[in-house]
Amino acid sequence: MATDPQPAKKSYYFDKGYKDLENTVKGAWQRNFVSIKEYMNNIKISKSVDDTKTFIFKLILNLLAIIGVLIVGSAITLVLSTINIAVLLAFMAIVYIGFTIAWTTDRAYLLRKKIFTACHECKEKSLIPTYICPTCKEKHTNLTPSVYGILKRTCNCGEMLPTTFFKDVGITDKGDPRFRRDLKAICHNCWNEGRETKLTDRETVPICIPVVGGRSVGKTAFINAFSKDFIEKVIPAKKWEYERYNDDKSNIYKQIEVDYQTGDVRATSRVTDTNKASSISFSFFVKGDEFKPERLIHVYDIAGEVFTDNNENEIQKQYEYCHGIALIIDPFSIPSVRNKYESDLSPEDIAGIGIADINGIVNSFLIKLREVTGLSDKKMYSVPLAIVINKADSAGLFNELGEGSVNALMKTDPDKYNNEMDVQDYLCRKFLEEYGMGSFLNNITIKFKNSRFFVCSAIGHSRGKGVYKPEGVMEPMEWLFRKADSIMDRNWQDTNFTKHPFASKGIEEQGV
Ligand SMILES: Nc1nc2c(ncn2[C@@H]2O[C@H](COP(=O)(O)OP(=O)(O)OP(=O)(O)O)[C@@H](O)[C@H]2O)c(=O)[nH]1
Ligand SMILES: [Zn+2]
Ligand SMILES: [Zn+2]
Repeated sequence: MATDPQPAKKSYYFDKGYKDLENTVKGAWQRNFVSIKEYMNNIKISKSVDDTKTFIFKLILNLLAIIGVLIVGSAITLVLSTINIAVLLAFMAIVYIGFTIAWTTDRAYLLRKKIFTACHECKEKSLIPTYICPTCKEKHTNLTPSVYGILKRTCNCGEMLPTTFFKDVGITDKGDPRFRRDLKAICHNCWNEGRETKLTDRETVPICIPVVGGRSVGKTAFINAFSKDFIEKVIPAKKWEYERYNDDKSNIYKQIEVDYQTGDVRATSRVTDTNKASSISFSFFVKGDEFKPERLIHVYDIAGEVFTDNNENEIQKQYEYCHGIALIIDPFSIPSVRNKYESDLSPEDIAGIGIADINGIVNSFLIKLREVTGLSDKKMYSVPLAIVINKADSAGLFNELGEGSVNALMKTDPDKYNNEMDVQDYLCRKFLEEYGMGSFLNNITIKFKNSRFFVCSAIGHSRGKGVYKPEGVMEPMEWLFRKADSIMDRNWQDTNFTKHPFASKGIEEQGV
């Protein structure tokens, strides 16, 4: 619960209540002392003006009065103070219980709905971001039920702010009831590091998918193809709604649209700029009647050299909470595949072959993934992993791995090969095995409980040869999204997936 001091007024019972109690007790004692002093004074005066008899009489009288004040006054003060303390404690307890219930309800809602904030800049996860007071711009680092208020709090400037997801306080610029999610927010981690990252998350459910792989395997092309087709085809077909995240992300989408139209991939600018984060996210909201609250998609494009060079200092925090990983593979960076197909490759394709050290990938990709990401073995084991063999348009690779081969195999044994995606997964595993990637396959099987292989062509043809014609891009993302979110799973059912592909237990045993 709130431990940081907040720029807001504390609840009476936790702040002024103490002071008022202190003053009451002090005041009562002071009044007692004043009375005692008066009686002492009476004695003093009597001593100087009265005869001995009267003086003794008055002395006894005043001493009795002093004793009376000391005993009865103290007793009354004590009783009154005790009642005062009891009342204060009772109210403190009521407020405490009140904000504990409200706090627990708020937390339970956020956790149950899987709502959190994944900063699109530093990737830090937080349950409650830092909210900004709309009037004085003060930063409320913990806008939750607390000693500053149960359902609302008063900012130092006098503005009332809601402290839970369910109670509205005040109105928005548009005149609607204002909930906590309507307040402007920033990332507290970025702020501590000296920059202000505005968050537009609005208590949504994030779906975070990093797209990883060696250099030039086609990660950017894959994200381009997915984003454009998802936003322009899948979302309207399902009667969902797309909403932009902010200006930066809209600009990324404009670039995606240009790339998509020209068949290009934009240069990854961050490669040369070591000050910039080595991963950027493309983020957008998906809204619809099914999604309450709406979904916030973050697809991370991570510079290829993060996985091939050793100079990465930045921990990619998004892996700790990501819902699944898309690992893109350039088949032509496998030496035996390249040897076999090189004569069939176009000059553009040869120029674009991933220059990742393939042995590095086979032997240390997973170790590196853990080094770079800080993912524990346990987390890594449970995160769904889609391994996507890209560029299958080149050199007719679709002939080996595409729909035709899948259907042909299914015909040979319809009982055994009864699911298209499982057969595609099997063909991909077999392909990698045949081309000497057996240890890579083993590593995947051992390290990931949930893995599935896919084949795709992000661009659909060589670079720069006109508009993208993606094939097989949506399926891996559909699989990952459905694994990430049960509502997605119920509402996005374009492809039929089994729970686990039959070949995921190991390829050797299958033998065709
Ligand atoms: N033929 C063909 N080429 C592709 C495809 N996808 C990507 N490429 C080519 O592969 C090269 C690298 O693509 P990018 O998308 O920039 O790869 P990347 O993994 O994002 O690269 P870095 O971020 O720089 O590591 C480019 O020359 C693309 O034209 C595809 O589906 N088919
Ligand atoms: Zn941040
Ligand atoms: Zn304020």
